[in-house]
Amino acid sequence: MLPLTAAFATNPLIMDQFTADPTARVFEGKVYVYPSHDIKAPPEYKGKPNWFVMEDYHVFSSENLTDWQDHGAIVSQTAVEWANPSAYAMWAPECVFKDGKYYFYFPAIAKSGGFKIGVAVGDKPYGPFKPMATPIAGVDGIDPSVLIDKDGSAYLYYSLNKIFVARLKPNMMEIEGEPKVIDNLPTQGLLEGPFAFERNGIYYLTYPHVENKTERLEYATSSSPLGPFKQAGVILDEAQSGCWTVHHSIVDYLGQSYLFYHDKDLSPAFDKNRAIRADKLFFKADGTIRKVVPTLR
Ligand code: FUB
Repeated sequence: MLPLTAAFATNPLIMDQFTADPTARVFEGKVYVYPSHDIKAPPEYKGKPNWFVMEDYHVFSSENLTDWQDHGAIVSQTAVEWANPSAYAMWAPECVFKDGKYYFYFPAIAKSGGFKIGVAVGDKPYGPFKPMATPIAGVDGIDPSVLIDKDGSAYLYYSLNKIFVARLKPNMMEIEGEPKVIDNLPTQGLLEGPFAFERNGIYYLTYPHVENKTERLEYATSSSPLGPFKQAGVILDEAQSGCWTVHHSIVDYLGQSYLFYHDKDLSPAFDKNRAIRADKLFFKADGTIRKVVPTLR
């Protein structure tokens, strides 16, 4: 059998349900994608009309970025002790591996009100995951992204109209000190979706930025996970489709980098029912990122 080489994704990646906000990770030799799960509002939904409606998370895996296995629901709003069980606000998640455990991070609206970030822990990338009884203390916000540095230190990035960073304690469930706002980013239109990673000693922070109606994907770089960061350019232009959000992640698999993101391919008239995609992403020799060309099929 020939060795697997750089794979071509077939977009959209998942056809039988709506998916959004994909965090892609390579675990156990496969790509695992942890997306949010958009659904049509059920009759019992009492939230904002025409808004994001999300009650659980599925995880998917693939060896070729074309054939995906759905491992089923791993965390649902009714299984999280601290979360409002009828808020339908299980927004963009993250999953990382540290010291033999998988840590799944997710935002949800707390019973006490406001978005908090919770953690669920598992022994395998597809679960089962056990949600902790309380959210991460001192963190109010959405869209967690966790960077584990070369020395094993872990950093939590998240959003609340600005992008924040906090160092995680070794237990991966508490932060050290106060979260810090990341400086030198656009002062307006940073609503959500940061993603952080390190490559060849450069720390990258990628983030959706909206100036008009639709987000485009931009990035900044630093020599430290805590900054200061310097804005470095655009990775993905505003979606031609008009899909408002561009939550994303970047992963290397079989020698190729990929941008995972979403558009509204399965629901052209309603951009809160999204579909995840992946496209090749290229770094230049100086570490800057070429703009990604979106593809369908
Ligand atoms: O999916 C709900 C929210 O929309 C996410 O948390 C944001 O990043 C945006 O994609």
